[in-house]
Parts: sequence; C-alpha cells; structure tokens
Amino acid sequence: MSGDSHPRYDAVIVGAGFAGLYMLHRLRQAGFQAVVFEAGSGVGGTWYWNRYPGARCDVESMEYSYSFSDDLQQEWEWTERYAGQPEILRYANHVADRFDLERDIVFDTRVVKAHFDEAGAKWDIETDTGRTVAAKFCVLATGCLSSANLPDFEGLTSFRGETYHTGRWPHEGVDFEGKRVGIIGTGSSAIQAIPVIAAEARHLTVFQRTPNYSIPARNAPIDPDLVADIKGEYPAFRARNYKEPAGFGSKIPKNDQSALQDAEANRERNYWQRWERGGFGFLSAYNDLIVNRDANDTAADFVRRRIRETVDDPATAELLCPDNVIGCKRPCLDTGYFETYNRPNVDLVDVRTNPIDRITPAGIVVAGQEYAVDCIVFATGFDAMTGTMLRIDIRGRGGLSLTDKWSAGPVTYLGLTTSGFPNLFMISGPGSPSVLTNMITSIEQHVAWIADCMGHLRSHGFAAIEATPGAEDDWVAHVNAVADQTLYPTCNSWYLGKNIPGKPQVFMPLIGFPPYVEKCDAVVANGYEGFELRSAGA
Ligand code: N01
Repeated sequence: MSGDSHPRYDAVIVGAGFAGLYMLHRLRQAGFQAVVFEAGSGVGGTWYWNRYPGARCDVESMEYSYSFSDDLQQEWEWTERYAGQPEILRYANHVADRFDLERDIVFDTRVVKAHFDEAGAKWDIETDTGRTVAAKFCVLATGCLSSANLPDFEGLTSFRGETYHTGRWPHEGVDFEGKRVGIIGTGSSAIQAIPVIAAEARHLTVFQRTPNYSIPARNAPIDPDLVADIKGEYPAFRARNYKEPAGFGSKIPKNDQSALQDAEANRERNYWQRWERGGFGFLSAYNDLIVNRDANDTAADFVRRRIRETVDDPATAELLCPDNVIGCKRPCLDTGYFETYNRPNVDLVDVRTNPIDRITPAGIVVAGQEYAVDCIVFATGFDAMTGTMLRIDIRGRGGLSLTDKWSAGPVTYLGLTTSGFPNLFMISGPGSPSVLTNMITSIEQHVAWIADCMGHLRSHGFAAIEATPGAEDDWVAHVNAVADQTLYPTCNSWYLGKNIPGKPQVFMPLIGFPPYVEKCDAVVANGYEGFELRSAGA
C-alpha cells in the first residue's frame, strides 16, 4: 500500500466504542485531524453488539460513565443501580451527539490492514470497503471483548433452527416464546441471559462446562439520595475511585484483614452483609481472598452454601457448585440466576465430564443423548484482549507482523505500545489493567496519555515514538511477576487465553490500577523513559 495519493490524517482510530469516541474528542481538542473506522452501524462498541436479553453492566451506573466533562456527568440521569444495555447505548449516542463526533466516524467499515511505511513515517490503512488512508498515528480502540468466540462444534452448520451469539445479538431482538432453547456457556453473559430467556421460552437447556460463582447484583432503581450525594462532589468521587485497585468502588466498605484471622462468626456475618448489599463488594470482604487459597476457600464455601440453599434439586445444586478459586475467573453478578434452576422448564447438562459431541439438525448431542432444541444461544465468550487486533493485518518496521511478534503471547510496553510498531497505540491493551478495572476509567487514562504523547511529539518535532525492546521485556516480566503473587493464574480463564484452543497462555492484564497510573506518569516525567523518540529521517 502506498497511501501517498490517499487522504492523510494525523490519526486513524479503529473502533467507536467508549475508547474510540473519547480518543476522537481528545485529539480534536488538541487540534489533530482524526478519523474513526467502525465495523458496526453505530457507536457504542461492546454495548452496540451485546444486546442479549438481560445484558447489563456490573459496575454501578454513577461510576460506569465518562468523567472528562463535568456538564455531561451532572446532566446525564441514570435510572438503575446498574444500567442495562439499552440505557448505556443511549448514553454512548448522547455523548456522540453532544460532542458532534459522528461527522468523523465512518460506520460499517472494518479496518483490515495497517502497515507502517518507514520511509514516510506513516501508517497506511486499508478497510474492507476498499478505502485507503494514511496517518501518522494509528490507535487501536478495538475493545478487549469484541471478537466473538464460536467453538468449532461438529455439525454446527447442519442445525435447522436459529443460532445466536450473545456478543452478536440481532438488533430487532429474538422472540423465544414457545421455543425450546439450548444455551452453551455459563459465563457473565449467560448468567445474565439465562433467567430472562427461561422466563420466556417453553424450555431452556443449559450446557455447562465450568460452573461459576455468582454474587447477587441487587439491581434496583437508582437511589436519588446517592445520586445527589455523588453529583454534589463528582470530581472528588472520581478522584477517590482513581485510587482504588480496580479504579472503582470507593463506596464499598474495605477490610484490611485476613479472612483467616477473623473469628468464624464474624466472617459469616461479614460475608452475609456483603451478599445482601450485592455486587463486587463481596470480594473485598478480606484483604487476602485473591492471594491465599485458604482465605479464598472461606468465601468460596460461603457461596457454595448459598447455591445449595437456593437450588431445590440437590444433584443440580452440586453441578452448579464451582470447585475453583472464587474471583480468579471474572466474577459474575446475577439477578435470580441460581433460582432459575428451580423452574420446571429449565434443565442443566454437564458438558465438563462429557463434552458436547456434536450438533445435529435437531439439537445438541452429549454422551450419546440428543437434546432437541429449536434454537441455540452461544454464550461462549470472546477471543479476549488480542483477538480483534490480530484479525487486522498489522505490520510494523521491516514488515514485521503483529501476529508473528505475539506468537508466544502479547508483548507490550505499558499495554499501550509494542516495539517494532512505531506510532501504534492500543487503548486498554494486554499488559495494562484494562479488564480488571472499570473500563471507562482505564480508557480515559489511556486516551489522555496517548493524546498528551502525540502533543509532545508534535511540539518537539519528533516523527515517531517506539518502545525499546528492553523496556518491553522488563514490562512483560513485571506483569507476570505481579500475577504470580496471586491466585489469578490458577483458573482456566480468558485472562490467560485458556478459553481459545491453541491460544498462547499468558496472563494478559496487569493487576492494580494506581501503581500503573504512577508508572505511566513517571515514564512521561522521565522524558518518555523506555521509548525511543525519533526525528524525521532518523
Ligand atoms: O464469556 P466467558 P462471557 N463447550 O468466556 C463456555 C464481560 N461481560 O461472554 O468456563 C462448552 O466468560 C465457557 O466454559 P469454560 C466480562 O468481563 C461483562 O460470558 O471455558 N462450553 C464459559 O462458561 C466477562 O468475563 C458483563 O469451561 C464452552 C462460557 O462458554 C466477559 O465479558 C456481562 C465452550 C464463556 O464464558 C466474557 O463473558 C457479560 C465449549 N466448546 C460479559 N467454549 C457485565 O458487565 C466456551 N464455553 C455484566
């Protein structure tokens, strides 16, 4: 690709989710010319695609929103403690309108190639609609959970009924009334969808490979007093959240004590209070739940007892009881999930002991038995964190492909850049806290860092910035060392790539938001330490 005769921008941004929208806004404010390419027909990213029944955020509404505009955060009114997908999508559209973003977004257009032209110090970018543009910078705002994972089940294409993936849900919705539905998977998406589908369908069969812990969300109409309190001091509230390990939850009561040092009766009371409050605060009950297996067992055991108490049929309850570490796979929040198994129209099928054999024209076969269904919902997750980037043919200096560079797992500096790929930025990339935080908080921090970096290059006359291999190696070692101090690497989670056959198994996100922010700030304060800044022609 030459790109020389094609439109030339300061930056191409890939994706118009929360990351791409804010990146565009920030770059415009800084006087850069940017264009966004978006595969969907509208803004919203994750919230544009994931329209399955029951889809809802599990970070509370007053926190899962942009902080960059005080007018925006003061004026927007959330209706529930946790916003549902339609409301979050309305919010994304409101932001796009309010800041007049759509005029620089090209919809229904997927970036398929991004090649770095060393001589021209620019990225040549090609889309699936045949557009070619050039830009000094390329920003991947592609989302951590945007490449749907559809396992390669034998016979899948022979199925006569409809199939759906939670992450690619039809915009017009699906009518399950009178239908026999099969759902494969019991992750966050399924745990939200199952109670809603069960209430509508004639029959629901859940195919479960790994049982999951889930904490009640206790969703409710938003408390107007809480809204007034937060809006009375929104910037200070955001600043407190910024200091939290996951960038949210400053209102959750903390307890800097080991679970093993508390008396059993106190511990039980503590877990109960948090269970009743609902939400992620359950996992903040003690300071060692994610680092000490014995401590973790006390919380895991509490949840297993709640499952056994809730689910009437003892055999189903046992199947639903997880035996791994609580919190090392992404924790789930639910509304009536375990209760759903008491409905007469819901069955649970274990596909851990006997994996799904195949799909037939009429249903799903496990251990030689066919479960007849009219439609199948694949709640089978995503090729997380790297999948979407690697589906683009990205080539850096010397034609090095990102796929080759990351063949043993993603390698980045700060989760923002990767050496060999000058002027290429990732928002919430592997090696950054991203999926272990409130995504919008992480996105805002990355966008600000990237926009400031571009401003620095412009004002100092640099043509390119690139991570040094040494800084990158040290960073990868750091991300692994932090993970190895915890129980996170012990589960078959998508954090490790274990959900995708053949994917290299590396713990991808960095644990701990505040130290990460300090590191990013220190890198800048030390003159972009760990990066090489090049002048034109150098
Ligand atoms: O996907 P998942 P998800 N045969 O990967 C199973 C975010 N999110 O879409 O665990 C049988 O968690 C798989 O089984 P196993 C959140 O970060 C947020 O539910 O690999 N089963 C698992 O049960 C979340 O973590 C929100 O053994 C197969 C399921 O499919 C992330 O998105 C809501 C299989 C996939 O679970 C992804 O969640 C929703 C096979 N071949 C999602 N392959 C909120 O904010 C896979 N499975 C609330």
